[in-house]
Amino acid sequence: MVYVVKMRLVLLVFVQAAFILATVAGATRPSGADLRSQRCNAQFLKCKLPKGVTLERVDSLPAGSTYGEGAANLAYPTNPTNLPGSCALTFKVVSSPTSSYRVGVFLPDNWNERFLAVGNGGFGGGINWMDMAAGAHYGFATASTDTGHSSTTTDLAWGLNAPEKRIDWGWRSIHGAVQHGKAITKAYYARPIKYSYFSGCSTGGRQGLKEVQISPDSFDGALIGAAAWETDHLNNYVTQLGIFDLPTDSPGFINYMQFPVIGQEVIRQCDKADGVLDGIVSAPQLCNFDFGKLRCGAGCALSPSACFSNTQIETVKKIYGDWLSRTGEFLYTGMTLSSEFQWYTVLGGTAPTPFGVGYQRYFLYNDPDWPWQSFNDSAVQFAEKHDVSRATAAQYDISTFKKRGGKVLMYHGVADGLVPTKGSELYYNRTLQAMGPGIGDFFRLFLVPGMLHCLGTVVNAPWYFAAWSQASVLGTDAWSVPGFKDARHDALLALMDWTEKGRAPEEIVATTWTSPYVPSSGVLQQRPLCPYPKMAKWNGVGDVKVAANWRCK
Ligand SMILES: *[C@@H]1O[C@H](CO)[C@@H](O)[C@H](O)[C@H]1NC(C)=O
Ligand SMILES: *[C@@H]1O[C@H](CO)[C@@H](O)[C@H](O)[C@H]1NC(C)=O
Ligand SMILES: [Ca+2]
Repeated sequence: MVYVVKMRLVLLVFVQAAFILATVAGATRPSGADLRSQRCNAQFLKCKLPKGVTLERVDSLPAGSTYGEGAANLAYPTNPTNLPGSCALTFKVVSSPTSSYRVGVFLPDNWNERFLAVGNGGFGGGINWMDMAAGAHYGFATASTDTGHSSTTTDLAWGLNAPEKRIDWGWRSIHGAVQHGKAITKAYYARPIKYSYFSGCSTGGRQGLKEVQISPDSFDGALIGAAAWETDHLNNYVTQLGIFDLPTDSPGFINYMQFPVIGQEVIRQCDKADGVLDGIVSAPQLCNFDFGKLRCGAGCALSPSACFSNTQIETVKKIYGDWLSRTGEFLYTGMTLSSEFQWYTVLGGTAPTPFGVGYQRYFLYNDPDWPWQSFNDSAVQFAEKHDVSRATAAQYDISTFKKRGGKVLMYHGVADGLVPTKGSELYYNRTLQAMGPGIGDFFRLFLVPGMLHCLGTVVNAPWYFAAWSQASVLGTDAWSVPGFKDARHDALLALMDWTEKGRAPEEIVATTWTSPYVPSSGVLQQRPLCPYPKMAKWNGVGDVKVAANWRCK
């Protein structure tokens, strides 16, 4: 009797082992490179794509490959290198009789059973292979869209009389990239997707918020940086911002080369407001900035080009101030103290930034000759009424997403001189207003002192936490945080821990290196980023360069 039971057990174990072996060998469900050799081809993939979606290209990439479209991709001309073994494909989606968009997908051999969509920058049209590659290194099936056109990030001319293309840019292409990208991922691996994520900054931040708002099922977690979320206000604001300083022959004009002078004075006055004299302005809201110190004759060491007239100082005040309509209505927030080193991207030239003027010419007024000199604040109302791109992501109540267990991890550089940092605070405040206290359960904003727009620093601030496009600055095959590939230092891993294990990020440790973009130069300092409105406070005794000596308060 005992013998028979034992025999049965042995048999059962044997059958199970044989089944597992067969599975591993690829008889029922191939994996890794076997999967690629069987399924990474046009014949298989074509029959898995829905109607209206055309396969353009498919490539089986052995580990170590370089891939992309090179210079033909105007928005992302640099190809990622040293890829993990993957299937790479591109498909095209017809979105209207006058528009279509393309989607690129990486399907890595060592799949982590998760999906990641990555965002775009500015008005650029191109598949973001570089950020997809960083995602593929984690094991994500990754997708990105060209947003429906081919252009550099500052070029909006493609939008002229092309409302359908603007809608593709506004939301339709990223939505389709997620829907179709997920479908092809499931078909390729013949398995469900456990969790889906998003990572994007700037326009990408807007894309992610918009998708969360209109399609709560798309993502389980979204990493949202420096979101340019209020297109109809922000893209008019940046034109107004340029005009505060213009024209170049007005007495209030400040040339972009003089902005660092203001930046240095801000550091001199505001650095210590956060309690640590380290060249990093971490608490601009606590700094009572004395504009008088910028005035010529006020400081003894200032040369004539390094000081400002009263009229110029009025210009500076407008740059930090809220933008109000003629009737006093709030339209958008101004720049934050410590953002001056990046003002040159939107200020101080001979005309306002293309992000603004291009928007008025090609999105609003359909007039390539529209003169920026005729700008006034009626543009905001006009945009609210007529901007058919529907890009603005201003639906603050995202209860459906929350109920599904969705998580939003937002961040914004405090030294961002392109998309105002206070815009993210505004978004946070309005979400709080719409959803009530307790949003911290699923929605957190991390401000990053000393970080410029999306990435980088000029004041040696810890700026790196593996957010969108940050790895691309370190190298064409970089991903996660070199030397610290864990949820404490990597915001994407932190978001996964929060989403999948319920471990909410109380802090994320940011890193910078002796040479800020060269990890091999050695870690210079690390410091926690804190969920807003908390701030990192030094314990008063330990080395300020070590994260453990700081607490979020
Ligand atoms: C404001 O701009 C609009 C559009 O260019 C123009 O039609 C209108 O006349 C302007 N209004 C004022 C008061 O300048
Ligand atoms: C957000 O709300 C806080 C607290 O009420 C306030 O101090 C801050 O100025 C607000 N920020 C913006 C940009 O509205
Ligand atoms: Ca400081």
